[in-house]
Amino acid sequence: MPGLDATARRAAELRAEIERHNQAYYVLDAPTIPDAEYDKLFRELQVLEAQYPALLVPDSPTQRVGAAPLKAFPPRRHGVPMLSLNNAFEPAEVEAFDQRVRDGLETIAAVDYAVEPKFDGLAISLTYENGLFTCGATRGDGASGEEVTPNLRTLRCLPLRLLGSGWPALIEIRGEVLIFKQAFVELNARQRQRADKEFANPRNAAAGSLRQLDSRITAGRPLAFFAYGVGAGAEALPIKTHAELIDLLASWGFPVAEERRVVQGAKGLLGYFAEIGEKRPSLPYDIDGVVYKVNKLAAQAQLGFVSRAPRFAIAHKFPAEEALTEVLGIDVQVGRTGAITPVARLKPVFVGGVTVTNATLHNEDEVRRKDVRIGDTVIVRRAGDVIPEVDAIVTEKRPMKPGKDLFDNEPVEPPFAMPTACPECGSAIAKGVDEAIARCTGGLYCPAQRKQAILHFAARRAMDIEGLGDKLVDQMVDAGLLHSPADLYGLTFETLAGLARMGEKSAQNLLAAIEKSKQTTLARFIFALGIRNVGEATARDLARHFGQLDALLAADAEALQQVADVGPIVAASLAAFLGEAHNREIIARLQSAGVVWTEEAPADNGPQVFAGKTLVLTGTLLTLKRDDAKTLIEAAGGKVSGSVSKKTDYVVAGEEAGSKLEKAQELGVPVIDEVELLKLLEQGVDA
Ligand code: 5U1
Repeated sequence: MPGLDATARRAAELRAEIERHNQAYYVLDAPTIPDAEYDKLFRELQVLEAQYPALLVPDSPTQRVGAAPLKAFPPRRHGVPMLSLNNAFEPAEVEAFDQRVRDGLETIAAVDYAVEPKFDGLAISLTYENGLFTCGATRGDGASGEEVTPNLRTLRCLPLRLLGSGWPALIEIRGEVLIFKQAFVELNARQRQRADKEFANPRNAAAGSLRQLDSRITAGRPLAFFAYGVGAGAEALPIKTHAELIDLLASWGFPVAEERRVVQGAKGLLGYFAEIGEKRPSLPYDIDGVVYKVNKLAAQAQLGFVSRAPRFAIAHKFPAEEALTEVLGIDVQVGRTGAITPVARLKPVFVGGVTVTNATLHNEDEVRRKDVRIGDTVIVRRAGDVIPEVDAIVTEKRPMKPGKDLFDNEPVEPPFAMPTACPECGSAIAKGVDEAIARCTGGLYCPAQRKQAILHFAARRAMDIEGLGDKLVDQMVDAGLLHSPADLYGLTFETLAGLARMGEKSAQNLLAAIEKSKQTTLARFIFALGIRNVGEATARDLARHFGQLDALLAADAEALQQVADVGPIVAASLAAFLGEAHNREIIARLQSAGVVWTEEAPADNGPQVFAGKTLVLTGTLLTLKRDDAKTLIEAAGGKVSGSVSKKTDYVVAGEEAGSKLEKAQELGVPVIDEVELLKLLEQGVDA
């Protein structure tokens, strides 16, 4: 009988050996032992751990088989937000991206780009503390996602402990979870055999598998992973380029794309796009484009971000997939803010990996321009997860009245006519001046708008009321229980429990979720109101700028435009919303129902010395980083622009200022240096 020390040593040996085989099989695609041998080692470890539970460690390969089911996924805030990428479809857009990069870096030389496939999966973030996998989460809204650690632990291609050494104490690894094409075919065959529902495409299968509350189900799904970046902990890495980063991630045991490369300039980018486009059918996984990133990390930092996307990277997407089908009808849908969208009801057709039964026709002008009519054969396009759209009609196939043809023109169906009254509430449909979009004028009186406004209010990124789904909202609005989001806070147990298909437990849970939502943040509250053109980022900017709701409610259009990124359109939407007495009444009712937030300290705007002024930063400043200079200027009411024009009020020039300085001198725009900038900011001189 071996002693405990010897048993512990054997367990450690087994763990190391099994993980080595996992790496070889799942990451390097080079199996080192037969399956039966692997199973034997695995079982031996399982037996040891069962006999001596003290030997069980979180990074044991036996922990990859799944654990007891969860009740829900806890939210997880990312240490560094997970960004999204701007898209390019045309070569000209890629050239424009390269030009913007060179302008931003003030260089005319060809820029080095790290290029890689754009995996068609789900972005996730993995946290490793002292080399040990401790947490994994979905992207969510970029700031926080859902924690799916037990599920991610089941992926044998993910190291539970990082290989090598030299990793920071805490690091977030970013990448994509996906299912390979062949594994997808096999998975669907298994689903078919068991009479379970088949998945529409590998992406849906990956998403469905990762969001299982029972990780034992996830463990049986063939999920793969590719790493492509890092979040928190990036600053501690001894590297200078993105290419070095990917090599480092590979050395820690992460799968990375073999097809990655470094290319020069726009020509190199377009060459890579063509090359991967040709390879696409033979790649073992689905991709929906390629990603280009400025290779030098210092240059990435210099370029920075716009809203939630980096300026230093872009996704170049493959063209949409297309299919032919027939228009069975044209309906109109009413959106949350009343927008009326004509939608073609289609004979079901398989395109871009899913069966499409509806396609957007965008707006009345588009339907007219394309002249889509019932009975037409149309080309339907679908790109990635974008809503399918009707691209064009096949004119020769249009049904004509008997004896008529395309030359002696008399189609069976008349042209589409936009209804004049909302199909949901009967209110007039009207178009704003210069607007292509027709809107139902019913506001919250319209049940379609009301339902969507309530759903938006309750959404995870807004007030986060769990359990309030669309069926329930439909039911409550139709029953006359909800006229506005404020009515949610008046719901009682008796009312909810009296609804069809609502159990007592669900009613209690919903009431608890509604109660919990009362503690929120000002940014979430503003976003939840569903004001046109006010998305999450703008809501955050408004909350930060005004600090208190009363200050926002009192702001006029001019004051609103002092907020970073709020222009005349957003300001007009806000003013229109706040100008409606019933919207203010809903806000007041929400507050008296107990909705509260910790007031944000209003941005200490100091004297607004740069109010209404536009500044351009160029060259390397003496002490300030560019982002910090931008923050200071914006806090003082100014805007920072990337290019010099006659409208520029100041150019702040540092060392090695290039073409922007020349342009300023040419146009007679005042040029100041960092010392003068700081003096203006400090003294609050009326700049
Ligand atoms: N391959 C790849 N996909 N992807 C997605 N790289 C990559 N990088 C991303 C995203 C959102 O973001 C970084 C540029 C921050």
